[in-house]
Amino acid sequence: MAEAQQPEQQEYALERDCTTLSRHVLQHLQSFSAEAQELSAVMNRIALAAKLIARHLSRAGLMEGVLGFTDDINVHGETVKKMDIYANNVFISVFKQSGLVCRLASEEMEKPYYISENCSRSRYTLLYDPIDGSSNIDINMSLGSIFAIRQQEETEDSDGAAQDLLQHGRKQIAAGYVLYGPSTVLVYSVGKGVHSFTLDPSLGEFIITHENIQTPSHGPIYSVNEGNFWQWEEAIREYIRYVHRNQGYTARYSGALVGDFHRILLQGGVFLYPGTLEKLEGKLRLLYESAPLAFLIEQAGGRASTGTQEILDVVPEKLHQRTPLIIGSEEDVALVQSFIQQWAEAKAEKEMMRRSRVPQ
Ligand code: P6P
Repeated sequence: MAEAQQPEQQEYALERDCTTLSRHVLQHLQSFSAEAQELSAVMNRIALAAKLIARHLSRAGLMEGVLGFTDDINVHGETVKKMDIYANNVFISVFKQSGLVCRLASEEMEKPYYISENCSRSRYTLLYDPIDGSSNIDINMSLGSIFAIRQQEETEDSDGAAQDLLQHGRKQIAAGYVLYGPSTVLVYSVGKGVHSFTLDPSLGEFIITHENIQTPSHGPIYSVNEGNFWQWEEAIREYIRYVHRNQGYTARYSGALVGDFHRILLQGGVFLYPGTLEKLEGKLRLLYESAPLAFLIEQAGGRASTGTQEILDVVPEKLHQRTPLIIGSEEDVALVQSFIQQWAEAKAEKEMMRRSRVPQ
């Protein structure tokens, strides 16, 4: 017979179960203004998208047409998985007839998508990676969705080029991600700390499980695809040699940014996807992968850098711009940057000496 809950335990459990995502947004905005209500409603629709995607993933192996590839190639020249398309359409569908979001910019769509019935009144644009880590789908490993919310600054008669989205990451109003793992977790921030919710399938609600997450200033984990070692600049190779030689480091890498980031957010350490000789700008996209996570990590006391510039200060020149990403605990990001700085100084000195030897 389960032990009867004490009244205060019952009250705590009820209060926690009633702290849903939409209520939590209003609590942290400390406002019931129309704008706050709208942002809360946007977060609620994102939660619905997360539930629909989680449900689809949970049955992926049992249903036809969920796993595997489409015949499509996306804007980045990558093969598109069926789940990428499904998840992209889910985010569009949950905002139709909502009046909440006019424009959606996604990894899966070359140009932004406009939900015309919303555009006369919506305040917000949604940028998102509908399924991050899609290579994990067919092997039932964790994967995620990443999102950011920005002002809908584009006017009705704009040419749809979305030039107003090409602004630094400090223009983000909110950001977050969904981690589809053993449980489905939604982590978000509206600039008032980072908070984590866990989906209670019996309720169909995301329930608060971790408030005001703070990333440790240092952690033992370094998360990087060491298969690219010979593709990196010497500074990154030197950093990897350093963590190999020194006690207290351990490698973790899942192939899905959201899962690797979530571990770093909670336990500390650093995730790196540096530029390579093939892709100097790196693989990860700025506007809907790196910038949202940079927003979160700064809210949690950590840092996110390209190696030479804070991610949130980078102004993109194009919607699908890629960026090198070094993100995590303040001390660990600073350590990686120190290697980059040292090599840049050594390179500059060598160049100066070469020039001084050249006969004038
Ligand atoms: P690699 C997934 O495709 C992704 O965009 C991120 O989720 C992940 O961190 C990275 O690419 C993995 O890339 O080159 O290590 O397979």
